[in-house]
Amino acid sequence: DSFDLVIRNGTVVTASDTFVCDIGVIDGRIAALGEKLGAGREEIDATDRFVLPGGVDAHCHLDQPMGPGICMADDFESGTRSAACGGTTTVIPFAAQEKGSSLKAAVEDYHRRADGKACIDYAFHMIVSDASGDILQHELPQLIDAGYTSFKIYMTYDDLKLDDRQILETLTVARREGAMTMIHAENSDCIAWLTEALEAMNHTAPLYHAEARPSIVEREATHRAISLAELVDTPVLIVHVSGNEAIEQIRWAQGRGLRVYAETCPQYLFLTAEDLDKDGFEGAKCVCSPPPRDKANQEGVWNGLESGVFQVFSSDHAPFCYDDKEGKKAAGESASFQYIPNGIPGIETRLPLLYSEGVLRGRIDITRFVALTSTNPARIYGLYPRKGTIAIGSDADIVIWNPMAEWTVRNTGLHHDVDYTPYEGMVLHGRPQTTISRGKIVWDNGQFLGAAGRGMFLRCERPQPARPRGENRGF
Ligand code: DUC
Ligand code: ZN
Ligand code: ZN
Ligand code: ZN
Repeated sequence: DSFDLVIRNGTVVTASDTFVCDIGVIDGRIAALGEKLGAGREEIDATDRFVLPGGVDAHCHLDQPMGPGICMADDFESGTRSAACGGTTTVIPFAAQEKGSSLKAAVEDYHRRADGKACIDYAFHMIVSDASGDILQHELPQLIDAGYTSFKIYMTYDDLKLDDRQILETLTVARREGAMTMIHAENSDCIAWLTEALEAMNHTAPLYHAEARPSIVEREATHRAISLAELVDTPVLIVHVSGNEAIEQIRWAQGRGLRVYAETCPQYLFLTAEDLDKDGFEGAKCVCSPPPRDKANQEGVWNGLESGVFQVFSSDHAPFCYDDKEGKKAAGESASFQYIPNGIPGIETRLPLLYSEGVLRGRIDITRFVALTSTNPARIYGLYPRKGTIAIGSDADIVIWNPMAEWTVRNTGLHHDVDYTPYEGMVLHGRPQTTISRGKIVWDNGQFLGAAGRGMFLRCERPQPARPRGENRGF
């Protein structure tokens, strides 16, 4: 046989093109694209199927320590299994630094968590929560050199947030070292002030989580993040953008030629703040930050996906069980919204939701679908062209997509270890039929065929999109 695997007659889609051809795989990489390729030891007929580069989920949280009494439901095994079953072949979760301890220790800790467990390939973003001199001047550059070329910083959460001066210092290192900075943009003091006011009125139900973090709070921080990045002259990516006000700031910055990138997530297309307003404590299932907004904001996010404001569509999978003393109910059902762990599961439903409601409804075309879910995140985080495309030499990370499949989202049919999905009952069209990770079939016709430990750690290159616009400015 000429190939280990041949995928025949599929409609191959990249971020720019759609064409029918065969794909030949040797040793886990794409070795040939062409018509009537020679025989493969294994063959797949992809007639009437889309053949897509595997999804790159550039924002997900797996096995992240959350402090006393709270525990994420997915570790690297269940999280990457669920990802693979949803058509994702690369994940980039976070190695979170604890304030006062070293960044290197965080990275080593996450390697231990992933090693032997991941079913698909993974890289790490760091979370920089301690911007002291030694960490910024020594550890961070060394880690960037070693293949951790992106990191997230927070403008809110007491145990993570940096102040403006610390953000400037951190961005300066990102600029000098060529790393990509992701920013969680919400104004911490505004949230704390609103939270106190709401609690004083006994407004503590899950719904008030959204009232404590209105759009203004996100818009102000987004504007400030953009301004700090402009001052330093370094690209930034605003993560989990929830709606129109923040979008307006990003559009303004992009219109001025600044390298400001943006990400959004399924919760901002499919949920609203009303989903927090359910009888009893059920609303906690949809508590995340920033919170889901309203219909007009959902439309704004769709428009941002269509018009190119957003480059990246990630899950922000943050897996907490609902009916669990270590999950959403950690502080009890009568505790204030501020104690509910923030986050929503979605690593497996990311692609099907965007395909069904985006591509099939004509809001985005299939090449933009590929760009948003795979190619752009691979580029922005330094994994392209190994990941994120179908090209000779790229890893054979491939999804055979059945555009006709009609199915209903049921948590019982998902493969994460979370006890609910916020999308329960939604009827979707299209889903991954087969997922291939470096030439190996890991999901096929409803069956998970992968194995813990097969996923490899990926060192990221310095991303092209992270290079500054201007000349050296002396810092
Ligand atoms: N930020 C995230 O990135 N994910 C979950 C919740 C949050 O605040
Ligand atoms: Zn965040
Ligand atoms: Zn997140
Ligand atoms: Zn139908």
